[in-house]
Amino acid sequence: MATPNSNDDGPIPFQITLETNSNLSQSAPQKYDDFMASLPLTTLDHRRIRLYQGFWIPEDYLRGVLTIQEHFTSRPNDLFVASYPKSGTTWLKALIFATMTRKKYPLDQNPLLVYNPHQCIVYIDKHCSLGRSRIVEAIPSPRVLSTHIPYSILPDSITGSDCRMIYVWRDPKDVIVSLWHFAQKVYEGTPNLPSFSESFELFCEGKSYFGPIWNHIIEYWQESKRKPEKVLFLKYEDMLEEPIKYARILAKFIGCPYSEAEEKQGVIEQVVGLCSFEKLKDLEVNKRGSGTILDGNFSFAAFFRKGMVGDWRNHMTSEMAQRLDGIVAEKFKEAGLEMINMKSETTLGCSD
Ligand code: PAP
Repeated sequence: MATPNSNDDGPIPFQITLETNSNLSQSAPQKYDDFMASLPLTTLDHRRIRLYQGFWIPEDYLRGVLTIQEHFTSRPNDLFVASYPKSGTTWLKALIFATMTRKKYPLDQNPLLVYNPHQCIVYIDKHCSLGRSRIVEAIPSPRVLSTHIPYSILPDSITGSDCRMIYVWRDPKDVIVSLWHFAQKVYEGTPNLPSFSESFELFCEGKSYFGPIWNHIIEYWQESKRKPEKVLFLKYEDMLEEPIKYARILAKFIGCPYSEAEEKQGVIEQVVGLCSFEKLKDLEVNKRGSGTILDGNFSFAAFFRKGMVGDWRNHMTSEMAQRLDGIVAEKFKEAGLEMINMKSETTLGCSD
């Protein structure tokens, strides 16, 4: 099997796109710069973020978002993994990849053992922002692609097509904690990084990457209600509580359900085990491997911190928690959703 970050050891397994695919690079599209400069601007972790169609998009990603809106062509059998950042994407990618490839590779030789899940399923936002749309185009069908782009900003080519999407959301209180730690790690050494309370304040104002988070969640939820066959809407906390149940739901949705024989052989448990936080975190690639984000390199270890529910209790006062819960609950209610219990599957329900 090929080793991570190398293109020389043989064929790259199914779907995997390594950073070294530079022969497929294009120059980053600069033509949107004047338009981008006209949009409202603020900064977060020293990154410039711009307000575009109601969402705060990191400036370096916005170029990709605009490229996707203008040029992205979906294929009917594309599958999208969509999420607000730090909501469980790495885990969901691993589960989808392991589920789809379980017949191609024995589970004890699955590429996930040597590749980070983000190498197995790539972000179109990132590649298109870097001018590498051709990398996405070169992935053979059926493609599995991921995005943090809000639903209303996706091009018609995706929303109006038959391709399916799986969206994962998470308690926003744990999301801001995870985001803040990620920034601390990735921008380590950068002077004057915001304190947790400063980041929290901006998050509550909706000023966060691809925020406001509540609108991000609401839009995908609404679409999953309108078209349940198109959008599968999952919650990180529910998945952690019942991973087998959700792995089964996932497999069915993506068209590769577990057979009776597989159920009996415990294949589903093995898939869940392979993708578990403990297993992935301890793999060499995820301990010592690295990848790129738009403004530099970072260690894959940054994707694996605690992987638990409720770490917000270690970072915010109960007043802060109530304030964020209140904002989210109000926005959900305005949208016709009601937040009943952050931990339960029944968290969202129509208010009427
Ligand atoms: P991304 O948006 O940058 O892709 P994403 O994977 O969505 O990040 O979120 C990272 C969170 O998922 C981390 O949460 P924490 O900071 O609260 O710990 C990370 O630990 C958690 N995570 C990563 N892999 C798994 C997994 N296999 N199971 C459960 N949680 C996981």
